[in-house]
Amino acid sequence: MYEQLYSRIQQCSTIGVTSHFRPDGDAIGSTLALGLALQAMGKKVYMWNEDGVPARYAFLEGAEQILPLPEEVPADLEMLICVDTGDWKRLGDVSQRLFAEFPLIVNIDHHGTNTRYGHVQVIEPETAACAFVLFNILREWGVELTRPMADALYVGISTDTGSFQYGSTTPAVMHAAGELLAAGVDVADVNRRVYQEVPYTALLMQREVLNNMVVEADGQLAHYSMPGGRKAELGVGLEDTKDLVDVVRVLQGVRAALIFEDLEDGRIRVSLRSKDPAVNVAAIASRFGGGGHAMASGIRMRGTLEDCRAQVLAATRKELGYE
Ligand SMILES: [Mn+2]
Repeated sequence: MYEQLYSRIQQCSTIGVTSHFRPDGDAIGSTLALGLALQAMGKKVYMWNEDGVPARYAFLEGAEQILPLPEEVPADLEMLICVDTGDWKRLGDVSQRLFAEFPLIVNIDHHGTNTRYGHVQVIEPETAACAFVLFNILREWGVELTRPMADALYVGISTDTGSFQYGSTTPAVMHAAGELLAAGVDVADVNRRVYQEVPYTALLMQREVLNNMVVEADGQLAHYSMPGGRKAELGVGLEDTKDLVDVVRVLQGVRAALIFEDLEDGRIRVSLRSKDPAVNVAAIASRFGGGGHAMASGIRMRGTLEDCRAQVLAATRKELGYE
């Protein structure tokens, strides 16, 4: 599988790498690590993301190369590689339109709900991170890991495993992390930048969640809903609402945690987390057109906050055995 991709890549001299909108550490880390590796292999590389690089990942060396999508597909582009993106639609509106007819799309991912879009797929469902898949790919290709590549892969693996806390943290994942440290990752510095420098507005947002969370089903289900307009009232931005679900997920006894956010465009964003392997939140998300992982998934659905919340909570109570 890795070899086939390698030979396809060797036939191209200009390659684009992109990932999903609202990128997380794995999306940025995977885009950057693969982009830098392809450059080291002598390729001309475009790195793109529809929403750009979140501030907390901007320190990664080379991250400035990740640019907004161009107006048109560059004439010299021969291959587009999508990383950490389970569904073509998650690339964003611009990418979908731009690359609808593009003839060579590669899909490298680790989501169990991957729709197998594109012309070449390397999908390893339910592995720790796309960056972990890429670590294995680059090693098999014989790419020498530079510190910037190692930093990017480390950030991808660390953020997708909740700092090596989730069940996806296998011995192989720990070995990979060890090799990345050996390649030069300054683990204290990277972790401080990624986890210990939270903007004031993000703490305001967390306080809002703690003040308004709802706990039900004998303490097994916790959720918070953000009405339209609330973000503006609080002065919080897009990045401040990331990982909010972790604020309620940690409550003792909780098996499922959800955040509902009115996106103010007629759609509701739902983040779902499970703390119990018997509770599959990807299955719940799939029912509403969403997807993700068994323990972490997401939905974007049309409707009012009240309607969407009622439907998704009903499905979640059912999954928990409360009807
Ligand atoms: Mn990922």
